[in-house]
Amino acid sequence: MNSTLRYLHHPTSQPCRAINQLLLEVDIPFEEEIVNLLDGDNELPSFKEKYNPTGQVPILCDGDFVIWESSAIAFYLNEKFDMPSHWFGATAQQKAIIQQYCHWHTSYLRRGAGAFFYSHFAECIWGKRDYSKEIAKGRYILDDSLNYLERWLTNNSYLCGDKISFADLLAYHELVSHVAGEILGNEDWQKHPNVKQWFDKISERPHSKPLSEMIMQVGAMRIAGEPIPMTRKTSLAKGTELTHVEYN
Ligand SMILES: N[C@@H](CCC(=O)N[C@@H](CS)C(=O)NCC(=O)O)C(=O)O
Repeated sequence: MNSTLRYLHHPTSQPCRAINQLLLEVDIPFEEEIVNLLDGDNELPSFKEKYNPTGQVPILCDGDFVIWESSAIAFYLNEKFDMPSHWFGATAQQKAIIQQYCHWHTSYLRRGAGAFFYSHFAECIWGKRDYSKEIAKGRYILDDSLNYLERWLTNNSYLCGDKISFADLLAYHELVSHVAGEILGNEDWQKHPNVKQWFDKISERPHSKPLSEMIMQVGAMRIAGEPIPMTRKTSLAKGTELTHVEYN
């Protein structure tokens, strides 16, 4: 018997939005559960034991089966549901290229999230401090990543070919947060015209803007100097730290 999928996520999270968009784009029914990351519900031992030892979202539950890490969730969905082949590739080579992007993304562009996190969220967790080194590190990774994306988009309209794939959703939602926090602006788009054209094209897809609404609001609040109320004292963007120093 098929059970309804449960999708545990938070709308401000980049990888969560990528999976959410995939679910909506391919019309897979699911029940959503928003995990309160702002108060650290994801760090409760019971949460980690039941869902994900790393305490991170997104998480997908299919009956008793639990899977985490956005790309693993996406590939599982592709195995289980009949999706148009452009999302994960039709041939061995197309599939490998999409996998290649997903691995690169996790180890590189995703780490650039530190630019957004330390510019806007860190202060809401640990108060005003000098986060300039962390911001600079995130910014360096983001800039370098944009150069790669620009190159990959020279001959292709999408990151892994002439059709949209899951790779595009991952990259797109990463950049949406940087746009929301005004980390990315006109100067960056001018330097990366292919990325800009691709970004605008994906923004026109019906689910792109609704899924980005909350992070755009959060970004606007922070730019206006308003705090985001959170009670957690631990990083929301693990892996972006300069060192594993505790800030509390
Ligand atoms: N590599 C993971 C990254 C997931 C991730 O960074 N999740 C963040 C939200 S954007 C999270 O759950 N942070 C909470 C925490 O680390 O406590 C994936 O792609 O799923």
